Amino acid sequence: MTVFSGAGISAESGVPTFRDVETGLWAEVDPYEISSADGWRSHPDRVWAWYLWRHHMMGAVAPNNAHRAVAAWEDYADVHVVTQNVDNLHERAGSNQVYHVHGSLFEFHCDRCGAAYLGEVPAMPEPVESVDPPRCACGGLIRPNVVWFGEALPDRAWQQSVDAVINADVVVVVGTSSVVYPAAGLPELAVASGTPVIEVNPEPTPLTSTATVSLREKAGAALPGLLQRLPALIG
Ligand code: BJW
Ligand code: ZN
Repeated sequence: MTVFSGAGISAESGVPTFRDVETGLWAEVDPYEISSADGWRSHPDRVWAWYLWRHHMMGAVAPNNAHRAVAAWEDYADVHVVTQNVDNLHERAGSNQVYHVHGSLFEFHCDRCGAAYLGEVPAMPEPVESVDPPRCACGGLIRPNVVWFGEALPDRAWQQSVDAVINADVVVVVGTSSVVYPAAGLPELAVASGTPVIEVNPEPTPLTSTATVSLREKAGAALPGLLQRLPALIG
């Protein structure tokens, strides 16, 4: 079983999604400035401040029933989790095979020499506009280990994700708007090879029309009972 998750799975933990009009993280900021390689080059202080705040927030929340349900499926199936999320809530819920296609907000590295940064980062309970990032010994800036617009996805996580989708008997797509590529192409791979795809999202998405089943439900409500419903949903 392969689960493909997006920001919506963490919404019920209190992590805002990206594109929800009212509460989305980008309701206040321009995504292409704050979450792009160009944005980092022009305003590293603004980008660093935003990620410090999100780092703090993600460390302060807990996995919800949806993350816990996915972890519990390991008692019954070989479960692979492909996540676009940079939080660590799947791992904290107990999932053992998690592939982060957009990186992790709990790792940092130098933007010049690539060295891992093992220092502390400051707590940032409230968002602020600007904080200068630390510098590496080489003079480069320390950045979060996440994938911004215009950057390639990490090779290993991407290959593991493609394998997980190609080899799955069923793919569960939960809490993603399915608009950011190449990640959004993963469920399309499953559809193209005839693998059943179950979408869980309170709102329709571009995947909805091709998914085998699309459940208009929140992740925390749908996932705990999903294994039992599988025979009725996909036969
Ligand atoms: C609930 C719920 C509840 C709410 N229960 N559900 C065509 C092909 C390939 C690429 C492109 C293309 N066209 C354009 C591109 C480029 C670009 C792209 O896709 N742009 C589109 C926006 C048009 N892609 C890239 O730039 C990627 N890189 C790339 O293509 O590289 C090429 C290259 C190759 C070689 C060398 C160099 C370059 C990189 C994409 C990186 C995305 N990064 C971000 C930020 C990560 C760090 C961070 O977290 O800050 O990833 S952007 C943001 O979007 C984040 C997310 O992972 C990603 C997806 O968002 P997600 O998870 O779907 O969240 P939302 O908010 O959109 O949706 C939430 C959903 O949950 C909603 O549907 C709700 O209804 C639902 N929901 N409550 C269940 N309780
Ligand atoms: Zn360096």
